[in-house]
Amino acid sequence: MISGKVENALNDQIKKEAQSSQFYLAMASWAETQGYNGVASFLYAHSDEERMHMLKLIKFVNERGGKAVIPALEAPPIEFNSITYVFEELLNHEVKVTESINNVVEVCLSEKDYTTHNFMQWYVSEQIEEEALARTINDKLDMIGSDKGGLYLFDRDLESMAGSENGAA
Ligand code: OFO
Repeated sequence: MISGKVENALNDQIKKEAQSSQFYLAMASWAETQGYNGVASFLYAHSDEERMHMLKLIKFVNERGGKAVIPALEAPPIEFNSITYVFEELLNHEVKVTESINNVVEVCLSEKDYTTHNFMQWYVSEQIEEEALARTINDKLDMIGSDKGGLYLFDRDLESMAGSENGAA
């Protein structure tokens, strides 16, 4: 059975994962309209991953005797300035998600809830991968700058990452 504090922290995290999924979906859709099909596939897959993160939390809360709250979401942006901007935003967003996961871990420790603490370790490792991936992508984009040929190859690269990844996002 989870305490009220742990339940609230997990419900807050459910909202963050749902919001992330929505945000990446908006990025994917925008990239598709700009002709970046590889970037779009990568971001659609990433959005699905975030939905999976959310579902995993919902099921855990309910299994542990709590009540998962399905949240209302803010509308994400429709327009993004550039591909570089998209991935900068994605990294900033993931850094915030990591902080929020660390906060859930802290609540688990203060409530002496070692079961939820153990469950949350999956998210802790996932964030290490996600931040590393986002940083690698940002580094690539820094190198490419505004070179059109570079962006074309980058888009193809992300297409293959979207296909092979399913878990890295
Ligand atoms: Fe990308 O974050 Fe979920 O956990």
